[in-house]
Amino acid sequence: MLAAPPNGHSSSDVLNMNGAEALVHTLADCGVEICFGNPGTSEMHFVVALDSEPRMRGVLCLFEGIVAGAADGYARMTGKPAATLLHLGPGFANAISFLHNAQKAGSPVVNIVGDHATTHAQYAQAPLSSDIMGICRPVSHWLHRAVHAYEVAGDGARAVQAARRAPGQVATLVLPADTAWNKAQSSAPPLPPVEVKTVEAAVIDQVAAALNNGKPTALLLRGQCLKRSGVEAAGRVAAKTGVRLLHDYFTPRLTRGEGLPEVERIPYFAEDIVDFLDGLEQIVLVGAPPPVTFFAYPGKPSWVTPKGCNLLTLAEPEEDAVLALQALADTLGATRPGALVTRVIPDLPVHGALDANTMGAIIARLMPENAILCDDSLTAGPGLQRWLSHGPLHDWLVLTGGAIGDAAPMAVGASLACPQRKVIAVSGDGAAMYSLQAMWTMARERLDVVIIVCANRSYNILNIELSRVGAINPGPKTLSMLDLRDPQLDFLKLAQGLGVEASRAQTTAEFAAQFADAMRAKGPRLIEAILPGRSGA
Ligand SMILES: Cc1ncc(C[n+]2csc(CCOP(=O)(O)OP(=O)(O)O)c2C)c(N)n1
Ligand SMILES: [Mg+2]
Repeated sequence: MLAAPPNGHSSSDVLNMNGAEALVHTLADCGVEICFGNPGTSEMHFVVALDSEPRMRGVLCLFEGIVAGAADGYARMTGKPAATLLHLGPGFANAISFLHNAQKAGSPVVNIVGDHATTHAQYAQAPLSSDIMGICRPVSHWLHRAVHAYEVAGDGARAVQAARRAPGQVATLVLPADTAWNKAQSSAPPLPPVEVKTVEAAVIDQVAAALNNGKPTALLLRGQCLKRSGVEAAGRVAAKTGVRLLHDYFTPRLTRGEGLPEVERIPYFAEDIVDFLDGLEQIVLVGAPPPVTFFAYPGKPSWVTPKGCNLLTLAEPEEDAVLALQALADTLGATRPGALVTRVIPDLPVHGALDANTMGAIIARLMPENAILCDDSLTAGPGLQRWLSHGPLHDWLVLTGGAIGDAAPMAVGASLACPQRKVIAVSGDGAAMYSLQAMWTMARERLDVVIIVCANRSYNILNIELSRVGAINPGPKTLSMLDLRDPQLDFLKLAQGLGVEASRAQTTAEFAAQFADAMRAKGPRLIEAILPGRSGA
């Protein structure tokens, strides 16, 4: 039975549309073009509503982590939110790790989480009833549980507005099943975007003056300003004043390579960061928080800004850092682009065993211009980084929140966002095992993605971290917890079982041939790259 319209709505508002349809049309009106989902019974009306909205693509993912990672990758490449469709508290819980990464990245995401009908919520004994708001809250900047089908469309418009608030937010709309199936109003109009704050002229002047005081200075950049226009403006500032340009180790997206100014990456380990920042007397934060280490280590600092170094802020994360950098460059009279990266084309390594360094050289030599690199490469990372920072122009998407396994899911979203561009996902073998299901979606959607699994048969980084955190005398139990050799993972069979063509490379020649082939061909492909690693056991 149709419930009475709530206050503010007359029965003449009621059209032949249910809440789910009103919501889907509203999302499409608000510019949401894709929905990554893993539905259940409570989401059936939303799924059916997708059929009535040609502007919205539905993409099935077989685990909610893939849904979340794909939405993150899509957002990083388009700046726009995708919708996710998740099944009650447990479905959302499965997505939390990669929503955490999205949240750290400042990626706009609109989660639609089906829930029991409001009439069913009283029965706590129903298996899927949960503290759904409690589950959703920690990774949601904006959270709302729909109350009535009449309001769902407006809720959707508010969710998109919240997701788009700078620098990008995770917005979660919990959708009780009856708010989806009951009659609704028509769709709701998009809400105006929340304006991005502009940095005040006085702040620009203050930073410009500081850059002219002769002290050793760095700009620390994060967010939108690490795309082309921001990096170019920062390059002008560096050319004029001699400041260093830095980005943090886990940065959401950086456009880099040939033709752009180089932005240096702050290292991973605490003592390396201290050396790297040593001597700086000023750090200017551009959409970035002050640097801290990833973990704490006994006797080592977490706060790594050098003693006595002054921290200044050009732009807060929610402010327009690109505009601020351009204004700063103009204020300084910085017109020259300064030093730009010239591409280093490494020789193909001589035939031999593959390692992270030779693998990086081969990738940098053979990858096409304008590729997208999703990076969860862990200990293979430095080998890639060494070559790719002077590689062809590309976008580099790094794991942001430390929840590993995100490379392949992000590649799904990045490839759907940019179907003309080659996407390369590089993942540790341990990390890859968190999100194998991404391959099935790649195969189903015929995505042009190459996954490289760095198969060192180990949780290599954890073997390295053991001694660094002061865990002494690791015994066989410890070492076996970090070892992936028994049984040996067979990524060829795993990929083939998920519909993705795969090959294994043990030597540089094999890797070069397989990677070259993958660059020529279209479609999903996996290369299991056998790399050395520490097993300790
Ligand atoms: C969601 C999540 N679970 C667990 C961890 C802890 N962790 C950090 S690194 C790592 C192992 C990574 O191994 P692998 O991907 O093989 O890379 P390698 O160190 O061998 O290069 C684990 C389990 C994490 N960071 N995130
Ligand atoms: Mg490994």
